[in-house]
Amino acid sequence: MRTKLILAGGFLGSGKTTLLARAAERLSARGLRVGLITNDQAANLVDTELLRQAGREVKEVSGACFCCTFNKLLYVCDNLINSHHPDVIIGEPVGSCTDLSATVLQPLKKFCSDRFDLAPYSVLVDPDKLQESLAVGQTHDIVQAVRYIYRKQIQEADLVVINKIDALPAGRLDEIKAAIENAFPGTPIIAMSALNGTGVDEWLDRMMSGGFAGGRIVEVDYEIYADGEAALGWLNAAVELSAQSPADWKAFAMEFLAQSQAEIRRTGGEIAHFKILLTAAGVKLQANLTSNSAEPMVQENQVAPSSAATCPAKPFVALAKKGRSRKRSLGVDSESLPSEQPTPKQAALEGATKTAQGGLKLSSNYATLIINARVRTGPEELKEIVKGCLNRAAGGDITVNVAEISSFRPGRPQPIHRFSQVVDSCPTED
Ligand SMILES: Nc1nc2c(ncn2[C@@H]2O[C@H](COP(=O)(O)OP(=O)(O)OP(=O)(O)O)[C@@H](O)[C@H]2O)c(=O)[nH]1
Ligand SMILES: [Mg+2]
Repeated sequence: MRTKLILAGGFLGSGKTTLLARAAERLSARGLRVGLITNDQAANLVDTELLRQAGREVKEVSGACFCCTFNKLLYVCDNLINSHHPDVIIGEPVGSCTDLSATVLQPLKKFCSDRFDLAPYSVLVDPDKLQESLAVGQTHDIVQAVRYIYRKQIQEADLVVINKIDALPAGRLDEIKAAIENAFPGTPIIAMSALNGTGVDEWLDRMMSGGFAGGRIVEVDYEIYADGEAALGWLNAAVELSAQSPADWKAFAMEFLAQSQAEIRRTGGEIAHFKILLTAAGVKLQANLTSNSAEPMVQENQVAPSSAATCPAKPFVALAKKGRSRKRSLGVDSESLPSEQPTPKQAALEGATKTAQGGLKLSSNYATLIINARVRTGPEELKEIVKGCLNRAAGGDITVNVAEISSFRPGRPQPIHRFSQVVDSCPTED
């Protein structure tokens, strides 16, 4: 039997992971088994941890985008199929990646049509970023290169998904649809709010009922594409936090985000997506910044009990195995640790309580924090900003241990395959 494979692309912060979570919930309610695949240039992903904490079956393709790790994508799909037998797999490519139709969808059709029933390629659009991405030739080259990626993503979509409609003022949706129809004539469009679920079932119906996948291949100038990706400083970090007495971790997280946003603005950088996931006392706090000026979007939820056993414990094992090399601690499961002392992760997962106001209480002596920042600035500058802001937010009361941190510029995309023609008519590989 073939597995339904849905790829949902779109720029950084457009809402892909939110959609994966919502879609998995809706598909499960329909009695279908779901597997999810996240993708990033490096490990320690907020997205993976978030979806796992929500109790989902998630595999990660890290190190490069799906096009450059095509075989790894297949391996991970097979892994999911063998271990979890999903009816549907939904994958989220890296938000700065484009040319997926030529480099991923066509090869999937050509080589794997016996295994996968590929859904039309959906590209999510954040209404706030659309206008900016359509503005050509008004700023310097680097900014134009980033916008180029944005436009190519929309151009190659089988289906454009206008997301975040819950945040749109009346009448704005029609303007946005008109702008997309004008710039990308003939592309089917739907609108949704992945956050509150409006339109998600309609999108799923379209994904499940078929329709041609990878119907468009666009010309992509890889020089501009590479410049656009390299314009972004990329930072993934895993941090352990501890305090002598129970700390207010939400206040810490909000202070860290506010300081980081102000510092990025002050130094002339531009936030594409700055996301954090803090876990303390069995509660997770997710907070996202998608621009230099927006208020953070903050969500607090209880951690699904099963996720404690299934999440990788990478960032936390390093602290529990004091004295050993941090590198060596990578990939070790928390189950393999001595059981008499709680690890910081276990301590962070214990004892969620409701406050009198009905909110979730985020205070304990330990917390763990994952940071994923994609910012138009240099990677070293980004690292200094993040480290400095962590220490300032911690003040004298909280001890910050940066267990893992990597910051870099994404390398030039080098797809394994690239098809110049749509498969099903006349397959040819460059
Ligand atoms: N108002 C509103 N916010 C949304 C919606 N969907 C996502 N968001 C918010 O947008 C931010 C980014 O969402 P993500 O789902 O992480 O976006 P993404 O496309 O996966 O981002 P990357 O993985 O960095 O590419 C978060 O703060 C979400 O809560 C929506 O439908 N409405
Ligand atoms: Mg995501």
